[in-house]
Order: sequence, then C-alpha cells, then structure tokens
Amino acid sequence: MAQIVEKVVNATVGDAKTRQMESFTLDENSKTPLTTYFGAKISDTDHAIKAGNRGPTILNDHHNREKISHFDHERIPERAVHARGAGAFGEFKLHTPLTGLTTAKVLTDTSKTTPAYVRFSTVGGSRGSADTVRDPRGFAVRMYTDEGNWDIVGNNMPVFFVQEAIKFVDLVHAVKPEPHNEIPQAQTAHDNAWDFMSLHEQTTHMQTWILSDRAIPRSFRMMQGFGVHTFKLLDENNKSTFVKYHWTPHLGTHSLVWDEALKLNGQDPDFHRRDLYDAIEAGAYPKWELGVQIIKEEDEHKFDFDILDSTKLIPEDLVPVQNIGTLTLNRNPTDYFTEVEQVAFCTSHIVPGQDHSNDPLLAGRNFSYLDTQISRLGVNHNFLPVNRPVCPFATNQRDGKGAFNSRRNRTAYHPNRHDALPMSAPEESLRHHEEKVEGIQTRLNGPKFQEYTDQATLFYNSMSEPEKEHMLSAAQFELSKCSEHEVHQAAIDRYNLIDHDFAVKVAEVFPHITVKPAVKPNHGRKSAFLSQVTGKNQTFTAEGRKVGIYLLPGYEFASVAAIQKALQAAGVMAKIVSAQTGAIKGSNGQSLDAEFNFENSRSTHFDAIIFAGGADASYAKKLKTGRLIHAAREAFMHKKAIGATGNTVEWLADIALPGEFSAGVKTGGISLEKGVLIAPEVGTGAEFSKSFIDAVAKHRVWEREVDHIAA
Ligand code: HDE
Repeated sequence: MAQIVEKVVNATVGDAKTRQMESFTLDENSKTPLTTYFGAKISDTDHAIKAGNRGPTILNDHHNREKISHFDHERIPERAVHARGAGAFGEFKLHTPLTGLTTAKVLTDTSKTTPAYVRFSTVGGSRGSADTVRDPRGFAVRMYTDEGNWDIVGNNMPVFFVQEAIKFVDLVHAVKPEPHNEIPQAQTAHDNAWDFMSLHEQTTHMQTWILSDRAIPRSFRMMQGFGVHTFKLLDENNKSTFVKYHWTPHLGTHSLVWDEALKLNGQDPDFHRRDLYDAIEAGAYPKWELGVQIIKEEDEHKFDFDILDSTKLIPEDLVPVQNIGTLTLNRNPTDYFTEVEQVAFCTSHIVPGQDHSNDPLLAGRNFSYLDTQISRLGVNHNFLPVNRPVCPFATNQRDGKGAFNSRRNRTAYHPNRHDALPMSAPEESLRHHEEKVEGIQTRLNGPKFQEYTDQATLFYNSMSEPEKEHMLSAAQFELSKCSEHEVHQAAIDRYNLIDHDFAVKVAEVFPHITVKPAVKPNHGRKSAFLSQVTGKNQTFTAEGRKVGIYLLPGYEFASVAAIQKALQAAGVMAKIVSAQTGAIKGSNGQSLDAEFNFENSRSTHFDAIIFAGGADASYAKKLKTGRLIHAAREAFMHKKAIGATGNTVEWLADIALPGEFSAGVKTGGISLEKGVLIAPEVGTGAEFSKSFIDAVAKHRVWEREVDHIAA
C-alpha cells in the first residue's frame, strides 16, 4: 500500500522553480504508516466501522467520512476552453539580447537561464477528449523570471477567429457541442460551428488555418507557437516598440494526415500527450527558438492591415522574425493535477519593460484570464506551487479560500506606519506606455479591421498543391457533417470570397449549392513562409521521429540490429514490432526485444515503418497476415516512408503494395521509389539506414499524393 508522508526537503538541486516546487512535494514512502488528514494512524482503510459485521455502517468513523467526502469534492471545473492539455517544465536561454528596446532582464541578460513551463492544449474538447482532433492548439508559455512570471498564452496559429473579446463568447458557444444534445465532442464539423463562422466575417482568415494541416499537428514538439497579439516593449525612457512573438520548433512544423488523425482518435486518444511525455523521458528534449518581429512605433500605420487586429498576421516577407533565445522542455510533471490542471495562465502577466498594445481582443483576455482562474482555483491561485513566482512576492491582498501561508506583516494596506510592503523603485516596476489617447466613444473598429479576406486568400495561395488538396477535403468533410443546406450555402459563399476555384471544388460534393460568380478576384499574392511543405523557415529532420520495425520470422538479426542502431544515432526512436511482444529470435538465434505486437500497435503510431525479413524466399508467399498487409497499405496511403529488407521485398511488391513500385525488385539492389525503400539482399544495413533516414526526414512522400491529385 502506498502511503504519503511529507518529504524531508533538501531542495538544492535544479533551477529556482524546480527547487521551489520540490519544497512543496510530498513523497510516497511505503515504510511510513497511513494516516488521516489530521495525522492519526490508520490500521484499516478497506472496511468502514459497522454495528456488528452485518449491521448498519455508523457515522462514528472519521476515516470513512474523510475518504468519501474528499472524493466527492476532488474535481474542479475544467477550463471552459483548452480543457484538454499536457504540460512540461524547462528553461529559456536568451542568446540575442534586445538591448535598447526593453528593460526586461529576461530579454536583455544573456547570462540568465530562466525556468519555464509550457502547457499545450486543444481548444474545443473536454478534458477527456482525444488529442488528434481538427482544432487550433494552445501553446501557453510561462517564464518564471527574476522580475515576475511572464506568460505568453498563445496558439499554434498566428491569427484568431474574432477581433474582439465580446465575440469570443459567441464563437465558443457555436463551436462547442450543440446545446440540445451535446454532440459532437471536440469538433467544428457541425451546423452551429459553420453557421457562426460562415455568417461572421471576422472568422474568414482563421477558417483557412483550421481547414489546413496546422489544425492536425504531428506532435506538440513539431508546432510553431504564436503570441498572436501585438505586444509592446518599453525602454528605460518608456519609449515603446511593437513586438510579435513566435516560437519555431527545432524539429520543424509538421502535421498528420486527416485519415491518420481520425484513426488515432480511437487508437491512441493520448497520442500527443504521450509523444511529449515519452520524448522528455527519453531525453529527446523538444526545443523552440523564440523569435520576435519588431515594429517601430512610427511604423504602426504603414501596413495595409491594422497591427492591432488579431485576425491578421504580419507576413514575414514584410517583417522578418529574429530569433533571440531557446526554450527547452526537459522535465515532465510528476503530479498532473497540481502541476498541469492547476496552472493558471494570464495574458496580463508581463514583467517590467513590457506592455500590452491596444488590441481589443487582448484587452478582453486581460480581464478574462484572471477572472476564470478565480472561478477555477480561487483568489489564492498564485500561491499554488506551479503558479508561484520564483522572485520574492508580497501583496496587500489577504484572506480568501486556501490562504495557506502565515503572513507576518501586521498591516495589509498602504500607506502604513511600519512602512511594510514599500513600493519598488519606479525603474524596476511595471510601467505602462504613456501614450495620448483621445476619441469618440464608439463600438466600431478602425477601417482596416473591416477588411476580412485579403490574408485568407494570401494563406490559401501560399499553400503547396498537397496542402491545398487537404484544405479542400477538410472543407468537404466539415460541411458534410452539417445537415442544413443553408449552412452549406453560407459557408461556400464565404469560401468564394477567399478563392472562387476553391469554393467551386468544395461545392462538388453539394449538388444543391449554387456557387455565385467570383465576388472578389484572387489577388494572387503569396507569402514564402506559410507552407509546411515549401515554407522558407521549415526544417526537415529525422530527429525525434518514431519508426516501427516489423520483425518477421527468420529476420536477419545483424542487419536489423545495425538499422536500429543507425536510426537511434540519428535521434530516431526505433521501436520493434512483432507477432508477439518480448524476445524475438532472428536467423542466427540472437534476439531483439519487441515492445509492440500486431494487436497493440498500428502503422499510425509510427512516422515510418520497416518490414525486416530474412533469406527464406518461399516465406513471402506465406505472409498473408491481414494486419501486416493493412499496415503496409495504410502507411503507404498516409504517405509514410516504408522500408523492406530480405524476403519481405517480394511480399511488399506482390501482395501488400502490388503495382506501386518495380525498380530494384528485379535487380536485387537497394532502391527507393515513391518513398518505398527496398533491399532484397540482406546486407549490413548501413546503406539502407542512410537512405531510410533521409526518407524519414522528408516527413511525408508527397509525390504519392500528387499522383493521386493528377489521377
Ligand atoms: Fe483563451 N482562454 N481566450 N485564447 N486561451 C482560456 O483561460 C479567452 C484566446 C488560450 O493552458 C481560458 O485558464 C477569451 C486567444 C490558451 O491553461 C479563458 C478570449 C488565444 C489557453 C480564455 C480568448 C487564446 C486559453 C480558459 C478572447 C491565442 C489555455 C481557462 C478575448 C492567442 C491556457 C483559462 C492553459 C484559455 C478566455 C482568446 C489561447 C476562459 C475571453 C486569441 C492557450 O479564460
């Protein structure tokens, strides 16, 4: 029986946040007796006290009541949005200071390593929903700086659905499961979502992002993050500069394909959470560059969009992103509830030398996040270990539920006779940019806010052919799940404002829809930075990928061991799959350990797969296992690299993927065709491994899709 005792704390290891959290940690220790919450030892936690062994259960049993009562109250309200998430700790190291632009030490002092924390999330689903749904992903970063907590509560998309907080409520009510039957879970593929989005012009640009592959990331580790809003930096004279924050993953920005995402929702609903956890446990720490787009105050109005409008991005073609520091996630939480569920991000958490802009969406968020944390966690949420700043903090706020620190200050107001809680020196304090503000009270937004389609078209134009194809299928899928014809019509009318041909193609599966003549011609402009296939900022690497090596009877031990070793050396997680889990004997009698079997894994769990065979030529004909044939076809359809060695080559060519490749089968040499790498002769695996790693690095074999589009 596991028992909980207070840890004898020797919190000297790790960064300031790790040490601080350590001092709040309770450890399991089987040697100490189980107690009640008030410390009295318990000898029996399995039976309640009864009057006689068949008699009524009596109230006079504190332990029974305490245990049940605590259980009755152990849930807190889940987040209204972003309920499903995963978190990790790490650090931020600045390498390029923003000297002269801000006084914030986290952005100017390269000698500092700042403890950090990130929570990734989906938006629409409830806490137990699946990971790989079509949705934006939350990318909320906290830095525990020496000057206070700095939170960038961002998403993996650089723009948002609406321009003002007042419309957020409508958006969320429309996107969440429909109120009469609470269907569907974690999806925008329903009438209410597309009804709202088609009728509300502000969502036009964001629609293109959620129809794109960005909405089904391969991994949290392979997502960009964006602060979305324009923020401000303040120098020592309080001069302000506008800034946009970007996180760029070292592993590149990559996505699943839709069929794979749908299947994973059932096959492994924790796919993203597990991927992050496993990578950190394996020491493959995910990293991002923090980049900034800097806009001088005097350039505020030089763009044809408003930089205060969160439905617009600032194209990198106009303002380049400069990388200034590296974020590394290197520690998994050990207690999900206290370290992930209780983390309370607030967009208003900024540090001296930073300020908010007048973005109306941001103003609403600054109100909403503090408000929501009070209802989720109470007024003292900042005292919870994951939320505490690592720098000294002291306020005159008092009392409230869960105030567990005994405070020695006898005055909780200012000014006071003791001079307790003195104000800090002005230059070290939070400041706001002192700008002149005047105007007529109005509900209208500025004129540039009222242009809604230019950047939607820019995004669509910037996609490669396969990405456009995915957007088309996504739109057809989403609208096909809507039952009302007027929703189809309104949604396609809106697509018509983005690109006429796109609207026409979407409408092909809705014969009752009339696509009107092009309302607005496509402007033809593109950005070089938005595509995940051809984008200028994109990274392609095999590092961090997961490859399944399917061992078949009589497999050639030496070559598989060499392939596994080479993959691991390239930072690939090479996992063995076989008919059974455990030790699987190869041709020479030596064994490799299979972590997965054909029942508990599917091709969807891997970025690429290898079928490893032996020399017995007759075997290929016998290999009729449906599961294996399905794995090969599914991986092929999902455009994944596929490898085959020894006798599995013939099987792949004749049975699993007939007609898909030909070269090399006859010659017997290693050959690569449409992302299928074959090595009929079993060799040392060196040449095979090199080519396979290159194929994995490409992420997907888009030529298979291009063939399909052409057909
Ligand atoms: Fe949020 N959002 N949001 N949001 N949001 C919340 O705060 C809200 C918006 C984002 O991992 C809630 O703690 C309003 C934009 C993330 O804990 C809530 C508006 C962006 C997370 C809330 C927005 C986001 C949240 C729910 C319109 C991208 C998860 C629980 C003005 C830049 C943080 C909570 C975490 C969470 C309100 C718009 C991202 C209800 C009112 C834009 C990543 O307060």
